[in-house]
Amino acid sequence: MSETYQHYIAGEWTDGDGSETFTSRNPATGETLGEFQQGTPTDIDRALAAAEDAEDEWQALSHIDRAEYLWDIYHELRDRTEELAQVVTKECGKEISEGRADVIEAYHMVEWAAGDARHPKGDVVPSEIPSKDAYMRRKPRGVVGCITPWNFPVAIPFWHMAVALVEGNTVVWKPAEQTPWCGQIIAEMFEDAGIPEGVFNMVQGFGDVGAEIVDDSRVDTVLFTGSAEVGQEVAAKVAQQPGKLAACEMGGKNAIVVTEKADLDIAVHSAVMSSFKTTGQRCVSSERLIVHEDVYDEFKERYVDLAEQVSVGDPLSEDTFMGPLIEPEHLDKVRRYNDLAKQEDVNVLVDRTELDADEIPDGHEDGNWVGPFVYEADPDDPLRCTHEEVFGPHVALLKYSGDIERAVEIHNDTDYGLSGAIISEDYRQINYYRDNAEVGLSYGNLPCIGAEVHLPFGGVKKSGNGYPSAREVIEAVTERTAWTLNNSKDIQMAQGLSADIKTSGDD
Ligand code: UN1
Repeated sequence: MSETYQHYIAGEWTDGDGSETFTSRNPATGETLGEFQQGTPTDIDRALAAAEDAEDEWQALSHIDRAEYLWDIYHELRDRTEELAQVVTKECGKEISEGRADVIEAYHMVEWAAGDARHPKGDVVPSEIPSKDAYMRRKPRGVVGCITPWNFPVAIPFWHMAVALVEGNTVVWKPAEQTPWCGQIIAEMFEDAGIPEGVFNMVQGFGDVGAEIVDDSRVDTVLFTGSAEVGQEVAAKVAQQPGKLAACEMGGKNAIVVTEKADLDIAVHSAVMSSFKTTGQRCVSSERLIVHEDVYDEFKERYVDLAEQVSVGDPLSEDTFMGPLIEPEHLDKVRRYNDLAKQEDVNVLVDRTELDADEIPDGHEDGNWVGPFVYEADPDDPLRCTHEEVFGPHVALLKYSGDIERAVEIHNDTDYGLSGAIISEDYRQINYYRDNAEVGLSYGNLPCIGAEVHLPFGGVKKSGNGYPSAREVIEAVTERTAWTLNNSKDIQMAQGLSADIKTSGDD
């Protein structure tokens, strides 16, 4: 890439209003991947005007005709999976099987949204009055503003946009500033598909651009996936704007419960996957492992052994398990939390914060490298390291005694509630966990990562206020209207309400 890449507004590529540009870098090498125009609030203003202008024409199409554009993108994503997997891996540092899975998750989402165009919409609702027909109908909300993160730079934009578009909304999207190249390619796909002018708009940039989407009254729904800090601000700002909706999905301090009835092969495998895949940078990654005292020593030995050995390195190599962290600032954050854990006096079991020089492949010296950091802590101690989300391979082993109720109490002792898992062969323990774990996504005898796109994806507590993804995104991007038609010449009311008009002359 050599030119400066632009925004896509009103069906055209444009430099926009700003004079600044920003650089996308490969987090494994520090190498420059491309230069991008940095958007401004004025660019968002233009994109929103275009999105508003395009609404009527787009809404006049059927769901099925709108989905045709998405089917084109589906085929392009499938045909270019390998190429795009490399782009994802180069730009966000996930190892190549994860880069590929990101693209596959994207086309699964597009397939779901486009296929859903042919499914029934709304409900027929019985009325108390036999001569009335009642329906719940859905209408597009209008303009949807999408703010997406870097860790799933292809999949999550489609979580937000695929359903929003098929349902008849127009879109203004700000990709994460760490992964603008993925943003560029997605915008090119919409252009290739010939999406009508103004229906899809992309503005590259930073938080000021996202803030404009959140503040502007022309946006009817904000879909946000990202940090809890920003998500709460988004939700709070949107709450002050009557009629506007925000669906936010934020992080977690997710946990896996390993009971005394666990199969330890499954436990260790699930825990390693959940804590170290994506170098701990999934919203659903697990930073807490809550392990029963009867199996604690064996679990600890096996888990620590693997944490010492998991391969960190070139994410383009099929032999790598963990790539780099996304950016130097994030590396600083993870290092600070590892230091904090030490200050909080936990018992450190694995400390690969600084990797040995021979672990870092040639030509990758400028990458944002970190390895696993594993420690044991007392679940009753109110430590910051066991309660705050780090978003890295920073993992606490928390030993518990007693029953499943105690394990779930520790599990729920967090402000977050996104994902979690139980490892047990005992169905009573599994069912107790299923019913009492305070999370949006939960798993039995599996890692707590890897949800499929047709599941609702979202959290409770500080982890989110909505489901900006997949099937559930329909709630955020459509309005439900209740439509009741009277087929009789008489007016009859529900709830036994009298329909008689009484006048002063009546006896
Ligand atoms: C995220 O963690 O930010 O469930 C998204 C999963 C993926 C999506 C993760 N399908 O792990």
